Amino acid sequence: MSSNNLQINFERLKADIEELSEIGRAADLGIYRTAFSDGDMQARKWLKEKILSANLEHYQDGAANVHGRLNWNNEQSSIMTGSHIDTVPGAGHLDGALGVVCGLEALRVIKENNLNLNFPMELVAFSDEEGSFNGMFGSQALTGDITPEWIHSAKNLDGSSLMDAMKKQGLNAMDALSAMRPANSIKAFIELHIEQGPILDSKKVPIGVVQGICGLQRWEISLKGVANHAGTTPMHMRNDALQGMAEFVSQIDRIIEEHGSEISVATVGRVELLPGAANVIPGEAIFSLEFRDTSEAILNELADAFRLTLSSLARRRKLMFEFSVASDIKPVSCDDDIQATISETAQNMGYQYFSLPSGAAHDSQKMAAITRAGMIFVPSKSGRSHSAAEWTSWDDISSGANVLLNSLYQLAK
Ligand code: HGY
Ligand code: MN
Ligand code: MN
Repeated sequence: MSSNNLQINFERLKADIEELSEIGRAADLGIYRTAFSDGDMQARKWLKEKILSANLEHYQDGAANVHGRLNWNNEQSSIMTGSHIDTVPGAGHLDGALGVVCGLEALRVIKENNLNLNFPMELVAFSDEEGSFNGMFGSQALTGDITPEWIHSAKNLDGSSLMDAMKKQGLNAMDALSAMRPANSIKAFIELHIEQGPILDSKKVPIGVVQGICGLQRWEISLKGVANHAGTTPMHMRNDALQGMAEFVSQIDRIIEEHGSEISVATVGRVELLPGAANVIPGEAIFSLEFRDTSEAILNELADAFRLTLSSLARRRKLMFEFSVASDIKPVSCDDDIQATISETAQNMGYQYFSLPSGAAHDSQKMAAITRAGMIFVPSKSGRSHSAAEWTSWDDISSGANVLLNSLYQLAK
């Protein structure tokens, strides 16, 4: 195998992807491996066995990030690749998992061929990339972007805490404070990920070179009115929390048009009504609001507009409104040299590529704070993701894995 054109072992990679995709799969064909759930822990165990059977060094840091290491010597800075194996509820089989399994395959091929390396190499599967407990716990911890207060306050939308979830699995969330990597301990980071959007699939281009990754704010909002009898309370005497929420949601398109960019998005993904009975006027509406853009200035402008809209409607409808910022992840640009390494590798291997921004958030945007970080995308069929309908063709998976393998080798040799 020429060292300019290393090839993955496709059958082995395919078998690994298929094996991992059965862990946490439910009858509805969605995958349920939310952070520190039993499915997530089973997947971590599977990954550890794969790392050890590849004769790589296994290491788990204080945030329970799972590492596989090649030629590790604790002195030199490493070339790192990875992603996440936790999922949203009802997820597809490739979001995160693809980058971890292809990263494992890259390290295996390099090891099996005894290739000379100037730098150690690392694979990492980050904890809770999906932000079940808000934020990106694993990559935040590894990059030192975590505090005891944050760990104590991290909870999921059901109110259960990260501390308890990890304790149930025999882990101590506070150990995450020791997961921070020394400055310059990672020379470069590349993450392979499905695009989770429609661009590459519509262009029929197999490789995406990511230019930048969107930032996002995730708010938890509560509108409080007065629970009352649904039959005896005249319409003009109601303080109906749901009506207030419905008015807010109906304003989202206008706010995006007036204050956002052409790639701004906003989503209300989860709603809870209290007390939640058909014959009681909702006294409280608790809902999530998440909005994204690649510009921090636009995110701040959207935040102001959302806040103003909430306060004016609450006043008019005699509702109380509170909100907390559960996640605030900054947008980043990907490293120019890493982008060039990926695009040149794709070109040398004869793959067409297209440069594009990422509308999804990724651990790479945390890694960009401490090293040169970049991402490779492969097409998502019809742009579907965060759903059992998620699909990428085996040809595109093979192309992406080979571009990752050769890009990493270019950086490590
Ligand atoms: O939500 C996201 O952008 C990512 O899948 N965590
Ligand atoms: Mn992901
Ligand atoms: Mn995701």
